[in-house]
Amino acid sequence: MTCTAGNGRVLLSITGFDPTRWYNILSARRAVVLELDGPEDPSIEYAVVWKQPRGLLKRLPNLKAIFSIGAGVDHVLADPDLPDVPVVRVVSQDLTQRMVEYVVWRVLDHHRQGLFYRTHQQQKLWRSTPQPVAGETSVGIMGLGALGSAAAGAMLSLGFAVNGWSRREKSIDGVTCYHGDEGLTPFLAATDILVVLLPLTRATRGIIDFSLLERLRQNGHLGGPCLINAGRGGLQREADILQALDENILKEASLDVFEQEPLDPESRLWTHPRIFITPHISATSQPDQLGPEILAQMEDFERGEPLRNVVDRDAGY
Ligand code: NDP
Ligand code: OXD
Repeated sequence: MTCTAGNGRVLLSITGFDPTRWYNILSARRAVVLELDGPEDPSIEYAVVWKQPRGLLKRLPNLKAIFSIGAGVDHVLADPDLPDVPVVRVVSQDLTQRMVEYVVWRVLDHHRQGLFYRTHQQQKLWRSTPQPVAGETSVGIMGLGALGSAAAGAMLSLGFAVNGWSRREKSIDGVTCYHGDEGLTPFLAATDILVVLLPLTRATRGIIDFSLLERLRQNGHLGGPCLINAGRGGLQREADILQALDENILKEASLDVFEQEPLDPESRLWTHPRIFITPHISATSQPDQLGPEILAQMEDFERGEPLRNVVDRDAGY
């Protein structure tokens, strides 16, 4: 789809955090509004959103495209009244680098037994435990897209054995690739550290449940499998993760995303000794990095170029 209109106005709709940094970047090159004046606003051609209120975008009769400020678009597609215009997601070197850093950090911490040594330090105990070398630990990455494939590359360069799982068949040098429902069980059976970088869709909601966790390799060198979820909280069943930890089917977990965010102070996840929690920060969208990329897409689009990184609304990502 192409567009010939000129400087269309932008609606910036962000829920959950202060939009000022995004507003400042976008409004340097475009007229930006944070709210609509009336029931409809025909002057708006683009929406830049994070968790926009449901029904808001249907009030924009001349909307040409919706830009998610994140890689995930579940928060956009959740609107049952979403207008039928392209939804563009973030694919950016900056975001990818940040996610790769997070995955490297968490994988190395589980692999090098960070919890064991932190616990013994607190007790002033000089103890060691057998340490496999990276090639003896297999990292399995669920989702081999922009982020998962970059994480796989980083894992390979550290010397890990790397497995990957995607919806469609894939081939990545050095990675043992599995796909689809039939590939899931063999993928899990070959995985010591599971890294979840899937989008949240109808097909993936709740996929990280007890039955999945108990299929992970139980007899690897780490003494039990570990879970890292940096995809979306809706992918996981938190009660099942707790049960798997309590039954020692799962050794440790690093969770960046949660079924409800912010995580409820009453949640047992906070205090479980073998869970490491971060507040959805594994790869935070930086307005100064991503804002210019979104603005450049609008300008290219107005020159007649196709939009890039358009979401497949049927697949949900
Ligand atoms: P992509 O769309 O590039 O990749 C998605 C991958 O998941 C693809 O490999 C796709 O398979 C696979 N996939 C999708 N559905 C299924 C399925 N049903 N079964 C198996 N595989 C499936 O996404 P990104 O890599 O850019 O981002 C992934 C997710 O990471 C985002 O959707 C977002 O939720 C999350 N994220 C979290 C952040 C955080 O701070 N915690 C920051 C940024 C992103 P195929 O290759 O066959 O299409
Ligand atoms: C994203 C996120 O989807 O930050 O980019 O969660």
